[in-house]
Amino acid sequence: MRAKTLLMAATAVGFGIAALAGTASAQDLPPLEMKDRYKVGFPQMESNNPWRIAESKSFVDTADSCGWDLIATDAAGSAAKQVADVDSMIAQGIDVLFLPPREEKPLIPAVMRAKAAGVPTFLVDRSVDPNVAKAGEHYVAFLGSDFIDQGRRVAEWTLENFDGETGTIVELEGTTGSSPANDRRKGFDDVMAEHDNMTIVASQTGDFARDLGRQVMETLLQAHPDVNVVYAHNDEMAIGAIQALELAGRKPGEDVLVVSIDGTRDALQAIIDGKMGVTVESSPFFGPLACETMKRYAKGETIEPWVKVSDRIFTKENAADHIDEAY
Ligand code: GZL
Repeated sequence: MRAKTLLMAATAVGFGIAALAGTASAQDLPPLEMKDRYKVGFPQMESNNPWRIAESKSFVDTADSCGWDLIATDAAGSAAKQVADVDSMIAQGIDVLFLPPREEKPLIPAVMRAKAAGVPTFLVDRSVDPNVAKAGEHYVAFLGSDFIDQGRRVAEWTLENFDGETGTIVELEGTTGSSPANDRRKGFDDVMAEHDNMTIVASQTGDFARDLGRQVMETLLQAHPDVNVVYAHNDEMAIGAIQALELAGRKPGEDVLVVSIDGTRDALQAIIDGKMGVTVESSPFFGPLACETMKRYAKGETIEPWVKVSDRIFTKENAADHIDEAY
């Protein structure tokens, strides 16, 4: 009896000491000790649009003030290379991983390997398939926007501002298999499904890229010349669609309503110029939030599974007020 009591007491003391050192956590996740400098991994997926460039800059700009020795890589649009970049960072002995998974499934094994190596992972910007990997169990938390709500807000604005009888909608989807593409489609399409006069006649990926968005819009315009609403999952594809529409003699903002998400400088300018109706913000500035959340975790706080970012909405009423801060 005495031995068991002593063992239980020793275990309790052990947890107590760990908690004081900030190394314990409520979940069975890798702990993170409080120290002056951290070796931090940030494996960026690509740098092919202003949003990505702004996100990467946000991490670089935060590094010194947050005590990060930052190891940043660029997977040039390849999920496989992003996996390899994560494995390399683990091998280099990073203390913490901030991962923006390009697609929901391919990065999951790398998340598991980070945990097995004792590296706490925070997903930023995009998430992984929640049926396979969970916050609080396989990684600490997801820091990001509510993409379903973004899609829903675009749909609701469209319904309030579309002045036609029937909506013939073309949807330009983001990267296939990515959480923003999956969720922005769900949010928008579920709202439109409740309105018989609004029909999505085509939905195709432009991979979040301006030029591919333009090419896809050109093709869909030939198949659906009566299109009068274009919903792009991000501003880069929306700008590409506007280029395609104008090349075909259409007048975006007059005979076709273009609606989107992100809040880039070019999108705000298109709104000011009357060529785009709305863009719901999806902030790329994750550096400070990543720093704050990491420090909370190092102090021993239990982090909420979803550290949610709130997003503004930009229209002709306020675009000019915010273009100077846009990226
Ligand atoms: C959103 C982010 C998306 C942006 C796109 O958090 O993952 O990826 O909306 C970017 O512009 O390519």
